[in-house]
Amino acid sequence: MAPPLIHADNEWSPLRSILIGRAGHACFPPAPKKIIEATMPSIHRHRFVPNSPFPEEIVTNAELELDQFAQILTEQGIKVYRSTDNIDWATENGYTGAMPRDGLMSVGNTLIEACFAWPCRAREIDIAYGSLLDELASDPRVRVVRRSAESYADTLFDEDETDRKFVINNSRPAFDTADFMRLGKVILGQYSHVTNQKGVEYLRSVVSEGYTVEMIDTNDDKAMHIDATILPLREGLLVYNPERVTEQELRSHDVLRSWDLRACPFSPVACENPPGFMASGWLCLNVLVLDGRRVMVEESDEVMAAWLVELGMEVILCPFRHVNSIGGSFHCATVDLVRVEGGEE
Ligand code: DAV
Repeated sequence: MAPPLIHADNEWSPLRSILIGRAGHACFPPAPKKIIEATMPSIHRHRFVPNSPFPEEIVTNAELELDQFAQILTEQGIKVYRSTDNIDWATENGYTGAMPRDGLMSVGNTLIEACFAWPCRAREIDIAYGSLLDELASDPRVRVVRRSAESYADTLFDEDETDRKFVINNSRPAFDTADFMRLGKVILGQYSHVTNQKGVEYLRSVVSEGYTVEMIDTNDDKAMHIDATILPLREGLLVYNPERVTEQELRSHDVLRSWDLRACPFSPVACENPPGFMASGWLCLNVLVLDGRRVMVEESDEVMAAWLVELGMEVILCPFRHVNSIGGSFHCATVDLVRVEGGEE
């Protein structure tokens, strides 16, 4: 029997179906100044003002890269769903439909919508993927958990930041799904400028029985999304960004106790051609594992590609610099919907 339309709970089992975003009409997210200051590269912060589309040439090329990526995955026998086309993000006062990982996460047969912290992203999932979510929810074996009504309250930003590490307060649940990584029944996450304690409690309350959410202590003053900090490549092997997390911290989580944990041996440099408007050079860790062996890597990330080969992976290259420029790489731009184990069909 075919697996449910949602059926994935780790980052490496063989991929059968996936959602890939679209970059059309992407805009610099019009988020409050203090959010941008907390999270975005300092040289680009002045660009984040309302009604500012990303440069046309970058968006056009990002679209071509996403199409090429979709084609490569289709050729590998993976079913590809795309987000809704032709959304005018400037009119929506929003950001983009290119980064579905931030807002959707599959946990077993459940697809969970993030309770976005950023007001400009509040309706992103509904606008870009709403009809897909309805289609997926038509499978009676699937559960789609839309964000709660209380999570729309615009109360996260206040002046009282004296003893807070991150810009948001804990007045309502907030989390981006990209602050979490699935390792089977255990989901590892981090607190960040977009994920608070109520958000984590909410996530714990919506995952199916048997799944647990554990928070790891990361050291990242710009923390927002964990997918350039840790990267599981296959069962038993995880690579990590040693500037943001220690081996000791990772190993203190039972799920990783006996894993091979490898620190990234090089310091990546952010790409400025085209500019990395929203991310650091660590985006090189934001790859997509197809099946615990094959992995999608940006075509100019040669050092990363060579290291992955050393670790026993087979690298598939795809140009993605323009998608990188607007905020993410292969992991950010996708949501894996179905991954199946060997004999499981
Ligand atoms: O520079 O670490 C990674 C993820 C973006 N969604 C960074 C950004």
